[in-house]
Amino acid sequence: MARNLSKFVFFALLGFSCAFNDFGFTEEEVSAFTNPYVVTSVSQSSSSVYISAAYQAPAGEIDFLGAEQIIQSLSIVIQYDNAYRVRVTITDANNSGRWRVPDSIPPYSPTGPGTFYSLTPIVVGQPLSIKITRTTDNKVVFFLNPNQPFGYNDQDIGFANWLGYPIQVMGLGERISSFVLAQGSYTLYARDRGSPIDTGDTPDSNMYSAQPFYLAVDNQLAAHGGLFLNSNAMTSFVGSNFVGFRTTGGIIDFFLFIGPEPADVIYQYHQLIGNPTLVPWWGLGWHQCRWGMQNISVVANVSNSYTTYNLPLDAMWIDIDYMNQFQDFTLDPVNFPQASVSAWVAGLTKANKHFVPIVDAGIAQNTQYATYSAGLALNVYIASPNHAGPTTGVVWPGTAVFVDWTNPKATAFWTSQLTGFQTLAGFSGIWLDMNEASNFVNGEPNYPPTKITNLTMPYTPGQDVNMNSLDVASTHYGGVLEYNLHSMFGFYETFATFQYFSSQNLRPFIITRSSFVGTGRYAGKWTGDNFSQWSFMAYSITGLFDLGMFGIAFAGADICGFQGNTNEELCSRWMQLGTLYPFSRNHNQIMQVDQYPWSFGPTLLQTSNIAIRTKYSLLLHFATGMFRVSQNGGMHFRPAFFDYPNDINLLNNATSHFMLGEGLIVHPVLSPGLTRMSAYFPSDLWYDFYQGTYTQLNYYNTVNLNVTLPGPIPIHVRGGHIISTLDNSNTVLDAITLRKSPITLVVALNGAFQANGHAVFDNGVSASTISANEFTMVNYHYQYLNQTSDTLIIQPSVNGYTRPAGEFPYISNIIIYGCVEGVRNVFYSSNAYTGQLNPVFLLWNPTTSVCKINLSSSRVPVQPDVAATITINFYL
Ligand SMILES: *[C@@H]1O[C@H](CO)[C@@H](O)[C@H](O)[C@H]1NC(C)=O
Ligand SMILES: *[C@@H]1O[C@H](CO)[C@@H](O)[C@H](O)[C@H]1NC(C)=O
Ligand SMILES: *[C@@H]1O[C@H](CO)[C@@H](O)[C@H](O)[C@H]1NC(C)=O
Ligand SMILES: *[C@@H]1O[C@H](CO)[C@@H](O)[C@H](O)[C@H]1NC(C)=O
Ligand SMILES: *[C@@H]1O[C@H](CO)[C@@H](O)[C@H](O)[C@H]1NC(C)=O
Ligand SMILES: *[C@@H]1O[C@H](CO)[C@@H](O)[C@H](O)[C@H]1NC(C)=O
Ligand SMILES: *[C@@H]1O[C@H](CO)[C@@H](O)[C@H](O)[C@H]1NC(C)=O
Ligand SMILES: *[C@@H]1O[C@H](CO)[C@@H](O)[C@H](O)[C@H]1NC(C)=O
Ligand SMILES: CC(=O)N[C@H]1CO[C@H](CO)[C@@H](O)[C@@H]1O
Repeated sequence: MARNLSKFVFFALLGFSCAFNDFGFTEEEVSAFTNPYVVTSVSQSSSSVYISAAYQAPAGEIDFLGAEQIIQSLSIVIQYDNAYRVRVTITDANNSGRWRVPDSIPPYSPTGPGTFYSLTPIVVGQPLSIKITRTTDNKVVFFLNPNQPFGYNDQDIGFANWLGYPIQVMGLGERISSFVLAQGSYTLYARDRGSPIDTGDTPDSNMYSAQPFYLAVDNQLAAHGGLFLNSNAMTSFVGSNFVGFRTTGGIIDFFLFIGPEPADVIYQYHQLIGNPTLVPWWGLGWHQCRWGMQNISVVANVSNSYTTYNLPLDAMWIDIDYMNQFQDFTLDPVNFPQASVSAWVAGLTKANKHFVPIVDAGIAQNTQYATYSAGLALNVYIASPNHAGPTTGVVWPGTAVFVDWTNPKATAFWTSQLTGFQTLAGFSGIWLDMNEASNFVNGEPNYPPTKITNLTMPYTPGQDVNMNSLDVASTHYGGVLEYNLHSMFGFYETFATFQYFSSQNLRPFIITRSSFVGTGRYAGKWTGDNFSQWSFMAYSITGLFDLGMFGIAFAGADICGFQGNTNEELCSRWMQLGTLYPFSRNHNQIMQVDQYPWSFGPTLLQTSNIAIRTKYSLLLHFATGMFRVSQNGGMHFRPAFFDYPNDINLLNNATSHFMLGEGLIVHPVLSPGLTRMSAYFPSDLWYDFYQGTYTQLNYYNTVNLNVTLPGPIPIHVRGGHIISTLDNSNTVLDAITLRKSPITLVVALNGAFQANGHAVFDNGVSASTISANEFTMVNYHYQYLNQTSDTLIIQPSVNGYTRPAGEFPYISNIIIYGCVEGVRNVFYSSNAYTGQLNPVFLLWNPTTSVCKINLSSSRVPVQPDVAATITINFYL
C-alpha cells in the first residue's frame, strides 16, 4: 500500500466515486490510517478541556500532508462558550506567534458554559481523537476521528468533522451553487472573477468572499453548524457524512453550533459573529444603477425618468464613470463637473432621494493625486516585498496602491477622505467594489511573485494564491503577510467605512463585494456581477440565503442581470423577485441594452410599477423584520425550510420559495413562458396576500397559481400572522414620503381565530436606535373573544420613539382574511377614549371570506403604537 501519498490531494482528485468511501480511500486504507499525534496530557477546568499532543507517526507511516515543516507539539483547548457553542482551538505549542484570525473579528465574547445541558462530556481518545455528543438526540456533532486524515504542518493543515451519518451541507461561501452543496471540494479565497457555477468538482470556483461557515442537516432533519475561523486560502470538503478543511496557514480554530434546528444554528452563529447592522429606512427602497452612464445629464435623465413614469426611486447610483481617471474621491471635470453633480444631488435631496457612488479599493499611484499623497505621507499602504514603499497592483486607474486597514492610522485616513468626498459629491451611501482586493495582474507589475507561490507552497487550493491578487508576500502593519490577510481586505475596508457613518450616529449605508466572517455587522452586500440569465436569477436566491446565514441580512443581486443582455420577460420576473430582496437595485453592465423599467414595453413597465409598489407597501414589514434581525440575529429573507424544518420537500426545492419573516411566503417565477405555475406550500393555512382568498392545497400540498404578466409576484400570508402594509405605497415616489402613510393591518386568521404581528417605529436613520432603546416595538394580537366578538390588542413595548405629527398617522384599515361573518360594529378602548368607532366603512366578501374594516374616517383615529383594545362585533 502506498503510504507516502498525500491523502487529501488524493481525496480531492478522486472525488467520491462509488468504489471508494467518502474520503476517496479504499476501506482498507482508511482503517489503516491513524492520527500521527498522540495525546501526552489532558486536564480540565469548569469550562474547558486542555490537551497536549505530540507528533509521533506510527512506524513506517509518512505524514499524509508530506513530512516537511510538521508541527511537533500541539496545544488543544476545547472550550464550552455557552450552552450551545463549543470552541476547539488547536495551536502550535511552541509558537504562539502563528497567524490567527484575531478574537476581535467574530467578535469573541463567551458567556460561560451554563449547565452544559445540551452536550454530554467530551471524549478524548488515543491517538488524538475528540468526540462531542449532543444530549437531546445522542448524536455526535463533532468527531476528530483517529482514523481519518489529520495533519498540522506550517502551511498545510487538514482535519475533518467526521459525523459518520448522512448530512446535507449548506454555506461555505462565496460561490454560485445550489443551496444544498453537492458532495465535493470547495475553495475559499477572496477572488474577483467571472461567474463560475460551482458544483464541487472544479477546485477554483471561489468568488469575492471567504465565509468558512457551514450548516449541516441530517436525515432526521436535526442540524448543527461549524465555523472554521481561518483566513488563509483553503479547500473545504463536503462528504456524505463529514465536512473537512485543508488550509494553507493559521491555526485550527473551530466553533461548533449544536442546533438542533437549522434556525437555531443560525441564531447561535449570529450570536458569535454579531447581528446584522441596522440599515436606514430609505435603504430598503428602490435603487437604480448602471455602468456606462457617460455624463451627469444621462444620470439625471434616468433619475428624472422615474418621476416621468411615476415610479418610486430612493437612490441613484453611479459606477466608476463619475471619477476623474478612475481616482477615488474625485469627479471627472468634463463629464461630471462638480457644479452639475451638486445641482443634481440637491435636486435628489429635495425629492427625498439619495446618491450612492462607487469607491474602488485601489488608490491610483499618481503623485498629482491628493489621496495617494496623503496616504503615502501617513505610510498607510500595504508594503511591497520587492522594493521600498507600497506594493502595487493594476486596476481601473492603472498602477495602484492599497490601504493597509490593519495600520492604526488607516481609519482616520479613510474617514478624512470620505469627509472630503462628502463635501464634493454629497453622497448618502458608499458602494465598495474591487475589495478582494482585486488586481488585473498577478502580484506587482514588473515583479512577478516569487517569494510565496504555488511552487513554494506544499498545497495550493484552487489556483495560485497570487492570481489576481496583490503579491501575497506583501506585508501589513507589524509584518503580517498579505498571504494571511488577503481574504479580510473587504472586511477591514468595510469596518473603516462604517466608522465614517457611525461617528455621525448614522446607520451605515454600505454595500460591499468582498466579505469575511462578521462583515454583516457593518454592511450589506450584493452578489456581484451576475449574468442576465434565468439560471442566475434562481441562483440569486441561494446567494441571499447564504449571505443571510453568514449574517449579512441586507443583500441583493443585480436585478435584471449584470452581464449580457436581458429581455423583457426575464427583467419583468427579476423585478418581481428583486423588489423582495432586502436590498433592491437594478444594475447593468456597460455596453448592454438598457434595462430600466421603461426600456422595453408595457409589460416590464407595469410589472415594475406593481413590484416596486408592492415592496413599498411592505416597507414597514421589511423595516420591522430587519430591525428584529439586528436585535436578535437570524434571517428575514430565508428558506421556508427554516420555518418548517420537518418538511424535507422545502429543502429539496429550496429556491422555489422563500419566507419574508414568519408571515409571508413568496413563490418567484424562475422560468420563461409561464402564465400558470404549480407551487408547493408547507402544511399550513395560506391566504393570497393581495386578495385574501384562502389557498386550497391539493394532496401534494401544491396549487396552481396565476402568474400572468404584467402582474404581481405570488405572495401568501400565513394564517396566524398580522402584516402591516402602507396605504400610500400606491402614490408615493420615495420611502421618506411613505412615512406619512396610514397603516393597513392585514390579519390572516389561523384555525383558532388568532393572529400576531409586530411593527417597529423608529427614526429610520440613527445608529444608536437599538443600543439607546430609541424605538417602539408594537405587538398586534388578534384573538377570539366569544361567539360574536373578536379583539385586536395593540400592545407597545419599549416605547422609546415618539412619532412626529403626521408620521404613520393612524391605522386606516383592518382587513381580516378568513373572516366568516360580517362585521356589525367596532369598539375602541384606550387610555384616551372608550367607545364605538364612527364612522367606519364595513365590507364583507363571503366568497373570499375577507372582512374590511375601514377606520380612516373615524373621528377617533386609531394610533398604531398606542395601547388599546379594539373589539370587533360580528353579525350572527
Ligand atoms: C514544545 O512544546 C512542548 C509542549 O509544551 C514541550 O514539551 C517541548 O519541549 C517544546 N519543544 C521545543 C523545541 O521547544
Ligand atoms: C452626455 O452623453 C450623451 C450620450 O452620450 C450625449 O448625447 C450628450 O450630448 C452628453 N451631454 C453632455 C452635456 O455632455
Ligand atoms: C432620457 O430618458 C428617456 C426615457 O425617459 C429616453 O427616451 C431618452 O432617450 C433619454 N435621453 C437621453 C439624452 O439620454
Ligand atoms: C502555478 O500558478 C500559475 C499561475 O500563477 C499557473 O500558471 C501554474 O500552472 C501553476 N502551477 C502549478 C503547478 O499549479
Ligand atoms: C421538488 O423536488 C423534487 C425532488 O426532491 C422534485 O421531484 C420536484 O419536481 C420539485 N418540485 C418543484 C415544484 O420544484
Ligand atoms: C391572472 O392575473 C392577471 C394579472 O394579475 C389578471 O389580469 C387575470 O385576470 C388573472 N387571471 C385569472 C384567470 O385569474
Ligand atoms: C361578547 O363580548 C362582547 C364584548 O365584551 C359583548 O358585548 C357580547 O355581549 C359578548 N357576546 C356573547 C355572546 O357573549
Ligand atoms: C377607506 O375609506 C376612505 C374613506 O371612504 C377611502 O377614501 C379609502 O379609499 C378607503 N380605503 C380603503 C383601503 O378602502
Ligand atoms: C458573478 C456572479 O455571478 N455573481 C453572483 C451571481 O449570483 C450568485 C447567487 O446570488 C452569487 O453567489 C454570485 O456572487
